[in-house]
Amino acid sequence: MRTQVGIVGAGPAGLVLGLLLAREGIESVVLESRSREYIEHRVRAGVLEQGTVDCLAASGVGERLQREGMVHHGLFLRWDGYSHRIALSDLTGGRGITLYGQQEVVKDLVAERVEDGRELLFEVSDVRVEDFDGDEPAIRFTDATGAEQVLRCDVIAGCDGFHGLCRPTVETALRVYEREYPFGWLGILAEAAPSSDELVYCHHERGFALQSMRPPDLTRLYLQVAPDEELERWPDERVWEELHTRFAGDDGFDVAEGAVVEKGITPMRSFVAEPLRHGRLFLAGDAAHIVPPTGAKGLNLAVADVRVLADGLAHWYSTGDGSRLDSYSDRCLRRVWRVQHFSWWMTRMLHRLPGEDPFEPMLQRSQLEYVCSSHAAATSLAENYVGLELEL
Ligand code: FAS
Ligand code: PHB
Repeated sequence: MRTQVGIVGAGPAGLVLGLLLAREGIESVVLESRSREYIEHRVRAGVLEQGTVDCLAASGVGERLQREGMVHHGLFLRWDGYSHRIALSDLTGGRGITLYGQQEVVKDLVAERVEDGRELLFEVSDVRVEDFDGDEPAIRFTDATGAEQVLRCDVIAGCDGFHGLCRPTVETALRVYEREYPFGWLGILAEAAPSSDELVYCHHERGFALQSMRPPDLTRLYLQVAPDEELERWPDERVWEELHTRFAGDDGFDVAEGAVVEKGITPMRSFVAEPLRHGRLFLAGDAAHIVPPTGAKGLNLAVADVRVLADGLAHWYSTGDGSRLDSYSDRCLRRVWRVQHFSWWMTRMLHRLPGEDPFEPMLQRSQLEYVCSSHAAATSLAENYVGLELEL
């Protein structure tokens, strides 16, 4: 097999990269270890930055997103029983966010790729990336029929997520920065209309809670739990009881219960592997970095990486000039570290650390008061949350 760009992983990074390359007339093959059914039903992120929405719309896969996605112009920070609105759009010259499940983005991207007849191989295994130090890199793998395959290409994009194989292949050449948090998120998807039509990030002495949603009338809820928490210890009744406790307040706000259709626990970490380029192998998305989901950045950062990579590849193929590929890693890392800091900042402001002293929650309350009462502080949160337009 031969193509121009071999893409490992059909998550947001791999699929958006394949789409952007196709718009430039550049061929690619996407290799995915899971089935189409699995990746189209994997419940993950939900918040799309304006830049992500604009990129998908401009590339021809924004029709359902723009029809079904819910545009939000604000969010709430809640503590001590009251919610305080951050007017995201007023503070950022009209920019907002769109609520649209990551699995819906994946469905739209897979449908477009399949309808366009571009190669997307599911259920591959034993994937190995080779010879990316030369100019004839190759991806060896076993296809869904069990046949050994070799995909020769000009460039390999490692879009295979945090648990993929591309980053480990170059781990001796990496600088790794990592921070594990002493908590995780238990998330549920419930068949109940959200009690607030904008997101509610809640600080509570028992731990963080978040009310989000999925179009048209599903509630997405999260609870801070212990890092080694087991799902079996959280029957629906206990989840609802804890959510009511954390969201309770004098303003009467409460979450509405409904059938729980999805439940899972996500560990929390900050992680960056540098550099993102290794010869003809380019890491992008979760394969290179992970942020705690408090800033709603993971998916958006993955898309930002591949917009830079697609731009560099298009320039290289059309002019032979590889300078934008040479600067790929530095250009991405500038945004990656800005987003790392914001995600860490949101996480530290809202979560309770096990064994913390009484001083910590007093600092957090003061910070929340300041962010909600100072135009400058609220603007800083808003411009990071809707997505800074760093140059690509
Ligand atoms: P992905 O992990 O999405 O995609 C990588 C793909 O590569 C997967 O389809 C995988 O099956 C495939 N793959 C792996 N190894 C392979 C191999 N050897 N060969 C071929 N294919 C291989 N972000 C938010 O903003 N908000 C959230 O609430 C949120 N919740 C999350 C919950 C969970 C459980 C997880 C794991 C992540 C969550 N994230 C969230 C972050 C998430 O949205 C990621 O940032 C986003 O999926 C990144 O996209 P990709 O880089 O494409 O990686
Ligand atoms: C979600 O809706 O899944 C979501 C929203 C905001 C976050 C994280 C997840 O910060």
